[in-house]
Amino acid sequence: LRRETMDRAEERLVSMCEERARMLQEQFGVTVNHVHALAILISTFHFEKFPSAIDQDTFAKYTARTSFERPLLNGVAYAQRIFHHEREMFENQQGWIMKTMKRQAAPPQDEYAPVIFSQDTVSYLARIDMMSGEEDRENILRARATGKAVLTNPFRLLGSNHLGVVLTFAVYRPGLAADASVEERVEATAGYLGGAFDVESLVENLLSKLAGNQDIVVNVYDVTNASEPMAMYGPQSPDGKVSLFHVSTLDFGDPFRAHEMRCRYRQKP
Ligand code: WA2
Repeated sequence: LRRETMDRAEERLVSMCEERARMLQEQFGVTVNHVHALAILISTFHFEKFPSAIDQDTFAKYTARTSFERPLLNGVAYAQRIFHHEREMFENQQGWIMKTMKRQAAPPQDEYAPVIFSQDTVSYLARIDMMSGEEDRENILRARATGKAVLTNPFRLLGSNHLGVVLTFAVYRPGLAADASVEERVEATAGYLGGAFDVESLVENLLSKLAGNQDIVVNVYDVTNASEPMAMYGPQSPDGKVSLFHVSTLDFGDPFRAHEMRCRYRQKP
């Protein structure tokens, strides 16, 4: 009888964990796809039209109206690629000076990525050189070299200080071939579109709606470096050994990274 109860408890844990993992992965996927479409919208209406059909107001309006398509993002923003020799003219045209993530005047660099358009929910990103943040900078470099969706390590986000990850797509100038080399991609890069997955609050919200939520503890880890998992969501794991747990793999669409969900019972079943 004891054996049977354990089997049933394990079966239930596996099914609850898989349900949560598939749901989270699905919501990540639709969000990434929609940000991809927004990157194409910028290249079509900002770079293929003269004058541009997008300004801060139209960007804010459109991204607010379509936010239901990006359920796990706290907002999106567009950062323009600016070389050092263009900086003075850019700042004069904009009528403002770019700043760093730490809110200081941006020191001289070879190039910058100041945010020129932002959804109202992340208006604190406006004017910030996203290359001044280590995680954002790595994302920008990898996004433009690959042309694919890229994710950062989990880290504390600006604004909320919640644990999350940033998603970035490069926006290319028109005419880039589908099979372009890394050099051609970097050369054709015009800017970067992305946003932050506020994992701490938006995943909590997602899981809280599921039946049986009080019974299990869910953790999400970035396990890109298998020997050093990075916590992305959930309470700190207990020190003692847990006899019954389940690991569900997650695919968030960045082949460079690996993620997994680990589930256990809150109390012994
Ligand atoms: N978005 C929101 N919160 C953040 C953040 C970010 N990056 N970085 C730190 N906290 C404009 O890659 C381009 C968004 C970065 C895109």
